[in-house]
Amino acid sequence: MRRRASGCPPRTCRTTVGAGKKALPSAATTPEGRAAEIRDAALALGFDAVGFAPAHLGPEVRARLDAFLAAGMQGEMGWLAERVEQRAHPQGLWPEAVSVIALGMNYGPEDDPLALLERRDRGAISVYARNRDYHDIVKKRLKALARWMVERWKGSELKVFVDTAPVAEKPLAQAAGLGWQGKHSNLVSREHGSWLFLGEIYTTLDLAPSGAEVDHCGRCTRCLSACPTDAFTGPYRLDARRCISYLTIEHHGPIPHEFRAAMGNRIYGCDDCLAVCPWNKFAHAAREPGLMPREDLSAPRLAELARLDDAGFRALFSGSPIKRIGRDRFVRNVLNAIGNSGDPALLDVAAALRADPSPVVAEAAEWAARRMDEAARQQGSR
Ligand code: B12
Ligand code: SF4
Ligand code: SF4
Repeated sequence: MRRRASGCPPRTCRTTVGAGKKALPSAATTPEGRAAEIRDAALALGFDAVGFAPAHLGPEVRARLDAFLAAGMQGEMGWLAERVEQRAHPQGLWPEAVSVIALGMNYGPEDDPLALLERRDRGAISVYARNRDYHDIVKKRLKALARWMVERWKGSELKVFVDTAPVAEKPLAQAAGLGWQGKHSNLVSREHGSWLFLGEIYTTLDLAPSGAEVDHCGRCTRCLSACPTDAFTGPYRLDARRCISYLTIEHHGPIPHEFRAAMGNRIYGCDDCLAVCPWNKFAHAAREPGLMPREDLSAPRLAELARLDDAGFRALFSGSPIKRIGRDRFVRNVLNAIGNSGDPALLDVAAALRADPSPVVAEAAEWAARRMDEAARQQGSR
């Protein structure tokens, strides 16, 4: 599928919120009035959740981040250990920030994403990556909201973020009332379950806080026991090095042997801990077209994905977040799934990649072919 020229659904596609209206009333001058106006504008632009918090986080966020880093749980994501002061404190990043606007965009799936895990000749791409890159979609909306805000409150300043900046997005979203950090460590919303992308605007405007959300996990531990690779060292604590999302997206070399079998057919990201959360019963499918699944990425055949060369990979994943990991890492993941498939028809596909110029692909092909050979021999001797 080609990228659409614009990600905005027609209903919300405006560069400036309120454009087309004859005369806007003058801008609100109280923290409550400003927050109310911004909420309306954000919802009109296609955001599904909006909240406000002071540009401040408690010392526990820094302490937890330090503990995570001290244990080395960031693995190869060395950038998490840089600019810690900025990540843990909004004013560490931008001293002039007075308020934070936390925004969420729903990317809920239509069906149970875990059903695909049974189809071993297919690759499971996590829900968030089955269509366009959410960074592009959310950033575009954040910028539209930002343009409208600086026009409306002249002299105010702001900065917009989604994912990649040193910003503690989940604690900020909780502080702004969008949800709470569940035991799987992601933000859970009473209205959208586990399926919200997050973005933020730091602003010099004083905005009335929405009030923080409290933890509604109670005694539930479903997400912790659902993890195929035992990545949780306890409630709220994730060892990223063991997480399939990290192993398939962030990790560069061969996948450590101890995780290969448990990864099954997951070839990009993982949804298990998110999908089992009981709060998803209140969730609904994404309304943003760019976040609805592409048909060809909903249950792609492993055999076809393994045959992708660089050009084929780039063409298939143009505009997709998957493009970022490149053909070699992606085919490595596909070969891991082929090794787990037990499908004899895929043996030749794996064997053909043993001589691939990329060492990471060749190693994964060797492993997959050997594993399938062994499985075939075991079946034959029964
Ligand atoms: C690094 C990163 C990853 C890493 C590490 C994940 C992690 N949990 O830290 C990896 C690659 C594994 C990853 C995976 C995923 N990610 Co990610 N990731 C990030 C990123 C860039 C930074 C997160 C971070 O700071 N981690 C460092 C640790 C220390 O922070 P933390 O998880 O908040 O950990 C806190 C808790 O453990 C807490 N804690 C410890 N004890 C206690 C006790 C209590 C009571 C509480 C409340 C908290 C608590 O303290 C820590 C510090 O606050 C954010 C974007 C951002 N800038 O925030 C996206 C982000 C968190 N990812 C996101 C997504 C969607 C995913 C995946 C679902 C993608 C997928 N399907 O594969 C998975 C989910 C895996 C999981 N269970 O977390 C979304 C989550 C949206 C949401 N609703 O929360 C974010 C916010 C991006 C976005 N803008 O939407 N991700
Ligand atoms: S995303 Fe998957 S591998 Fe990572 S913690 Fe959740 S269930 Fe475990
Ligand atoms: S599955 Fe249960 S413990 Fe995990 S985040 Fe959801 S409610 Fe909390």
